[in-house]
Amino acid sequence: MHPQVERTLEEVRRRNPGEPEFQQAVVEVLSSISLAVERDPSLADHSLLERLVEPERQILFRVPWVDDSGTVQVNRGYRVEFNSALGPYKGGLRFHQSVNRNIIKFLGFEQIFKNALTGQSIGGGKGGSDFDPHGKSDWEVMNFCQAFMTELARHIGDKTDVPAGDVGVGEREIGFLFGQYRRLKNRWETGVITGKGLDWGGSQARREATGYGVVFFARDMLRNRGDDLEGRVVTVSGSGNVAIYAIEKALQFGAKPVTFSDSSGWVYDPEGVDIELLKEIKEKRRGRASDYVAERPSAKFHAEGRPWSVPCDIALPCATQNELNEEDAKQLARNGCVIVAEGANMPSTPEAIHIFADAGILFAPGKAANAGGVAVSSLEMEQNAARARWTFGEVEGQLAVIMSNIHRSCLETAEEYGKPGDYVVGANIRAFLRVSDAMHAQGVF
Ligand code: NDP
Ligand code: 2IT
Repeated sequence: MHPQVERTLEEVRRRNPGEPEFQQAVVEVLSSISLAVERDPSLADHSLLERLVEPERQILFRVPWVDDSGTVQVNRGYRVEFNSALGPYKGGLRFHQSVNRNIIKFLGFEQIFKNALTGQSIGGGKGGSDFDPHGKSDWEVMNFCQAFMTELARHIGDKTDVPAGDVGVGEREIGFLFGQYRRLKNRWETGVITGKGLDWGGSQARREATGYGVVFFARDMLRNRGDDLEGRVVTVSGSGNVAIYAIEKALQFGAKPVTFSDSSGWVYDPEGVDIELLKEIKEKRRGRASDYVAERPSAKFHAEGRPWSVPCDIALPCATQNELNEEDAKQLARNGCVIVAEGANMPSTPEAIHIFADAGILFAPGKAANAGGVAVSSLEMEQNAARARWTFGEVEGQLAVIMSNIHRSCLETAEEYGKPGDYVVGANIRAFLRVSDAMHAQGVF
């Protein structure tokens, strides 16, 4: 590794103790960037790497709210505004009991490079709370969202920082958050948040964008080796926004998605997932994975293990970070899997990624494969700024083009740096060059 990169990594470890996921994300990106810095050491001039790994601003706040029993609950709110060299900070909000500064920093760091890959004018940021929406009533979720936005509102804006959804934050939460923002500001500023409902400033195809984008990307990977999705068996983890629409698009392309999961376990449906039933259970009833098998005789629920033991051609991890480990990767390789494309952020452990490389499994990192969500968020911002409304077909068409561009630029950059077919190196270097050019051009800050 280039000595300057090595020093930056040591500093990151020293200054961010007890933040394993953040360190993991930085190691992965800097390992690739090292190749670029070896070729052109001026990229690292003016402490650029040291600035890149340090968020521009980190906001931490108290979120007090009243639950249905009248008890005051206290959660923590976070917004990490990581890098604004390419545009306003952009990235989702995650509500999950596991959220802490480490998790939000890892997600915010990844977001910088993902957003750069889209080619759009968006910087990187992420936020959230350790609030757990499971089992909460709509009133409790609303009370929490209003309290969260009461503080967040002073930090965001359509030209400053534009949040969206992530784990635990879907259209319901975005509605409560936007409503409170509007109430506080007395302004119809739709561009302040994305993932809105279609009647109040949302974009067609935003809900579908991340999952559809992952499958567009996987299809491009297959086509690049003269193959296609038709008839391919796909394993998917998660059963939230990303997983559902990855399954839907895989079905539309004639593939056969056979698994999904949630935090209670996973389902194997060898006949192919019934997408309407899954949507009914997850989107309408807010039910559990096991509810599916009660209505689908072909399916089996497993409380233990993970979907990666099921033989497949393509694996799409779409739940959470580090959900696919070395053993899972070996199992996928033994079963003849040819492609892993990440719908979630950093779902594969570093050890798993090594196995993919050794086994010749093509691997697309989340910052490339799941960029469709934020890309359509950016299209939502464009529509809001222009007071325009595009059709589903127009937005989906643009999404497909953006995903193809990302796919191509990853491959071109990997080739240029002597790592043909290495999507990790391609994505990291391509994104870094865009961000570092903008940072150098705009001077030291
Ligand atoms: P959702 O909240 O809609 O769904 C998350 C799914 O993953 C649920 O099935 C959930 O199960 C499961 N899950 C979450 N955390 C865990 C955990 N710790 N262990 C086991 N299962 C878990 O979130 P999304 O679908 O939006 O997000 C999924 C992933 O995709 C995340 O990594 C997110 O950062 C990433 N992503 C999301 C984008 C978006 O536009 N929404 C864009 C790009 C990436 P349960 O309900 O039981 O908790
Ligand atoms: O991880 C992600 O890219 C997201 N959660 C979506 C971010 C966004 O601003 O749409």
